Amino acid sequence: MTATPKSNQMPVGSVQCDNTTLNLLKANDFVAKAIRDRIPGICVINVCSSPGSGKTTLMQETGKRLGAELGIAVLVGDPETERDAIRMREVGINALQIVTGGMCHIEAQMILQALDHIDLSSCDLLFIENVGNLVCPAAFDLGEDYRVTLLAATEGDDKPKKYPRMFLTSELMLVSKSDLLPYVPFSVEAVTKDAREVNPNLEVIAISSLKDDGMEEWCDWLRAKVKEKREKSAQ
Ligand SMILES: Nc1nc2c(ncn2[C@@H]2O[C@H](COP(=O)(O)OP(=O)(O)OP(=O)(O)O)[C@@H](O)[C@H]2O)c(=O)[nH]1
Ligand SMILES: [Mg+2]
Repeated sequence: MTATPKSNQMPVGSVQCDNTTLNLLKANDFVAKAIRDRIPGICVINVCSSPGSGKTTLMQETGKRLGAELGIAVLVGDPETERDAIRMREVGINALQIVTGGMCHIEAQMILQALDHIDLSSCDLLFIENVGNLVCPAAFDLGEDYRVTLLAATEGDDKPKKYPRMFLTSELMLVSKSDLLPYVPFSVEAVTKDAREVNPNLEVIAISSLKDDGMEEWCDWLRAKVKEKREKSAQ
């Protein structure tokens, strides 16, 4: 005999709640939705990479270029210290540090808590600089609209196939530190091919925050995403 699904026994006007106690990622997804509902007009970008691939430097340079035309804020996660937030504030960016207390990734509940401590009243574009790590951050939705993963020229072009989930869940891969490409064995063509075998829709831009390469293309990508978000939230 087939059992009647529990939901069919519920009175009208009630909700069958999922049990998320043993399902951390499902609970995270509930919180990610709460973040999306709370800041519907802001374009949120989750910036991921290994430690030291150039995330904070990119945030600083992006702020310098786009700060006059867009309201930019950054929530930056690190296991310890406020160093990255201080670096961003030094160039005028509204930045708040999330100290994860040793954790190797940001979870949605950390972002939700942080939203109470940052003024986003004139923010169009909110970056989340994730903890440097190509593995765990891939599993946690932070309520972002887009995920951008940096892969520095110095890290080797074999990473997308070794850490596929990060590249599978990203919309854009930035090959960072492109100014170093002449000095290291790294093929942009090979890494693009590998990454697109993991995720055929992945966009790729080679970028150097220090030497200005690709920065205009990156800024144009951001402008388009902010515009799309504005139009979507106005509907
Ligand atoms: N050559 C070169 N070096 C860069 C570039 N971008 C960043 N760097 C250097 O790379 C190092 C790490 O840069 P960060 O911006 O701190 O990297 P990060 O990804 O924020 O590091 P974590 O937050 O610790 O994961 C610094 O010494 C930067 O000056 C670049 O485009 N070219
Ligand atoms: Mg950083």
